Amino acid sequence: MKNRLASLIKDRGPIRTIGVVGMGYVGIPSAVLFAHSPDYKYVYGFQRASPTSGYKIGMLNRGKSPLKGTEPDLPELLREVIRAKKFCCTSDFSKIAECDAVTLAIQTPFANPQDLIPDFSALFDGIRQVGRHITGGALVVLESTVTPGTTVGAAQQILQEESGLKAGEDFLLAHAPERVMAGRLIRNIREHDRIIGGIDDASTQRAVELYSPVLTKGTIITMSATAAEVTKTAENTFRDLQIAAVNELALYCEAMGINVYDVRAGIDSLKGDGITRAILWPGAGVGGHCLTKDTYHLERGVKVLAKNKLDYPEGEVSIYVLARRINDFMPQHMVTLTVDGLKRAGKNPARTKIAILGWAFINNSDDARNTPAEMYYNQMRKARADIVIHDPYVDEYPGVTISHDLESTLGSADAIAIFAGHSLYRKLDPGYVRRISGVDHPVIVDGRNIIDPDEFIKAGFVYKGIGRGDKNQHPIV
Ligand code: SAJ
Repeated sequence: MKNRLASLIKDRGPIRTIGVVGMGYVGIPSAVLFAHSPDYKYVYGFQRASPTSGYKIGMLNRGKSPLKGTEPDLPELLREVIRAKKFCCTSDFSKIAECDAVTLAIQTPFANPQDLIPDFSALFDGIRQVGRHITGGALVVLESTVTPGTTVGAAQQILQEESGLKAGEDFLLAHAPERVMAGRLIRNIREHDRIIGGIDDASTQRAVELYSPVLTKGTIITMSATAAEVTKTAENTFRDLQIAAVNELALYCEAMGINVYDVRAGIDSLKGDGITRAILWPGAGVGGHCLTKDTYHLERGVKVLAKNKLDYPEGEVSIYVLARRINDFMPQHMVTLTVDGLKRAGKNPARTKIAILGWAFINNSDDARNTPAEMYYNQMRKARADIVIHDPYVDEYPGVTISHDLESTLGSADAIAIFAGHSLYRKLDPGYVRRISGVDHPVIVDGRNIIDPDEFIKAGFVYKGIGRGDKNQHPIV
């Protein structure tokens, strides 16, 4: 470690004051857990006072979480750290000067996946703010998922330009990607292993010091900054690939007239002796802010930022990009199943009423980013169907109206398309739904395998299910 840096860190002593930039699904639980740790004196949550998200500042400082959906432990912990005066949310970024460590958890969507062009504008704005105010010996950590090569590249450059300081000599820099899922944010931060990749050993060690106090079960795995970026983008890409593999199998099973869930149970049974057949669940599509874009970060990392030329079969598309296309196809398949079902009921989509159940991309959450239901909604509108949307957690979404009233949503519905496996929908009673819809043979399309086909078929529905080739042409009762 450079002497100058060593003495800067020595003068600072152990990390006491932390800044977390970006009060979202990652930043809020992280800040609360840092503040809850007796190791740390104070935590600032930095949030721009923008028209869309400035409201979070007041809410958080009143001890209320702006995140809807169920987040075990978060509300209590937030109230506690506010009461203990160990945390405040502010839009005054000059407070960063007081921080020994600053983490950034800001969205990194893709502007144009085809050309592998990410939209780093929000992230780079955040990094600039940090660069303007950091002081010697401070640690900066990127938690956002980024294109491999960004930490030692653009991020380091911006921080140096804004601060006039040198990375690795005057301040420390690392990548420690978030690995949280809506509905288990606090548990994931405490229990998942934390990947830490510093631009140098000193940065890695200081970041290990930062995260160790908040980990309960999780351990720390260290590597280079770029390896940490690849780990994060690849773990989501692999998950997306696994989902695409079972979605393709589901399409095959429909074509062959068999039940994908029988096949899945069969494949899943080959366990033990170190064998794991990680077969995931087919469904109506892949949404969210992670799996829908991290493949493109990995692709850009190898195709744009990689030092060496990639050796790959000539003309072959990346298996990861193909997986994206298969998963993006599933909402279209829900359209096919719906149109097919309506035809079996002697109808076509035009002027029929379609009820979408579940706008969130994941069960029992309000998170509707890149929801697969949106593509279905647009396609059915093009077919001139009249569409209504129900979701118990999602209040609003650009361009659509979301109802919390299940009865009015199901009223006179010719077809019902299930897009999210919310607990509420798992208890749907076929008799009740049939009565409310008031339609002879309502169509029900199960995109998450949460209803019992036989019960609904017995009640006079036209049933369609992803991967249910054994039921999709059932005799109509
Ligand atoms: N999905 C399926 N079948 C499955 C699993 C999921 O169709 O078997 C669909 C879901 O319905 C959803 C989408 O995929 O629409 C994503 O679901 P998810 O369970 O992957 O949820 P995310 O995207 O919030 O979480 C992922 C996780 N990544 C991995 O497990 C490798 C999480 O650990 C990450 O922290 C998160 O991405 C992230 O923030 O990167």
